[in-house]
Amino acid sequence: MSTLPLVFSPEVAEARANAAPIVALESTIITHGMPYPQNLETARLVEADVRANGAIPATIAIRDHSIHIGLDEAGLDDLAQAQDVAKLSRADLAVCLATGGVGATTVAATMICAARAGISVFATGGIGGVHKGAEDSFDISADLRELAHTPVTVVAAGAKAILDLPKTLEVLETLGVPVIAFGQDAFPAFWSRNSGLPAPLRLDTTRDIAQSHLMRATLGLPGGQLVANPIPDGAEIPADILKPLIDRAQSEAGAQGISGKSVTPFLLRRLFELTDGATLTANIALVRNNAALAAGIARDLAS
Ligand code: PSU
Ligand code: MN
Repeated sequence: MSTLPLVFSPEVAEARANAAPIVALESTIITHGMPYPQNLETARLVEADVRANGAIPATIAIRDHSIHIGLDEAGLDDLAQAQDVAKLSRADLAVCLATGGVGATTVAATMICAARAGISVFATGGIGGVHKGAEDSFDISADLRELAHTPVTVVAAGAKAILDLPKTLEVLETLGVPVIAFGQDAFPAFWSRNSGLPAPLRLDTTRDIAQSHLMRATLGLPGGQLVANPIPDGAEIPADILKPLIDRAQSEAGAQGISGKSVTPFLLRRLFELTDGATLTANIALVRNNAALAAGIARDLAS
C-alpha cells in the first residue's frame, strides 16, 4: 500500500508530535456555504476560537494531489476566493486527489481526512441530512453514513433547518449514530436553539463527550458521534420566522430543477438573501460556538 497523501501545516505537525489537542475544520463551508469575504473572515475567526480554547485548528482541503491538514494564511485566502472549487464528499475524494484538482471537503470528506490524520474532533456549522421531499428525490447526505463509519466526534449546531429533521434523526438512529445534545434536552435546528424534537441523548460536559468517544472505540463500535450544540442565545433566529422563508427557498429550488450537490448551497444562499444576511450572521455565531466546544472536547481527549 502506498503512503497516504497527507501534508501537514507546520503548526499541525508540531501539535501531532506533542500529542497536543487538534480540531479539524471543513472547507466546504468556506467555498459553498458562505459568500466572500465573510467566508474568509469566518474561517480566520473560527481558527482563532479553536486556539483561544487551547487547541490547534486544522482546516482541511485538497489540492496538488494532497490532503492538506492545516492551511496557512495564503491557502485560506486562495480557497475563499477560488471559483469552481469541487465540493467533495466520500464519493469524490479519491478522484480529486488522483487528478490533482482543487477540492473543498464536506463533513463526510473532512471526517475521512481527519481520521486518516489521527484527528478525533471536528467542528462545523450543521451536518447534511435527509432533505425535505427525500421520499421522491432520495436526497440523503452522505454525512449521515459517514458518522456511522468513521470515528470522529463532529460538533455541529444540529442539522440544518432546511432539512427534514425528524427523518434525519430516524436515519441517524438506524445507522447507530449517537446524537448528543449539549446542555439541553432538545435537538437544536442550526439557526434556532430548539427544533421541537427531543435529542436522543444529552451530555453536559466536554469530559463526558470525550469519555463516550473513547468508550465507542473500546467497545469496537465503528463510527463517530454527533454533538448537537445549540446556537448561542442572543444569536438565534426563531424557527417560526424562518419557516415560510425556508418553504419559499425550497419551492424555488424545485421550480429551478436544482438537484444533487447544488441543493444545500442554493438553499443557504437564498436564505441569506431572503433574510438580508441574518442567516449568515447566525451561521457565523454558531460555527464559532462549535469551534470553542470542539476545542474543549479535544483537550479532554488529549489529557
Ligand atoms: N455547515 C454550514 N455550512 C455548510 C455546510 C455545513 O454551516 O455549507 C456544508 C457541509 O460541508 C456539509 C454540506 O457536509 O454542507 C452538506 O451538503 P449535502 O447536503 O450536499 O450533503
Ligand atoms: Mn444531497
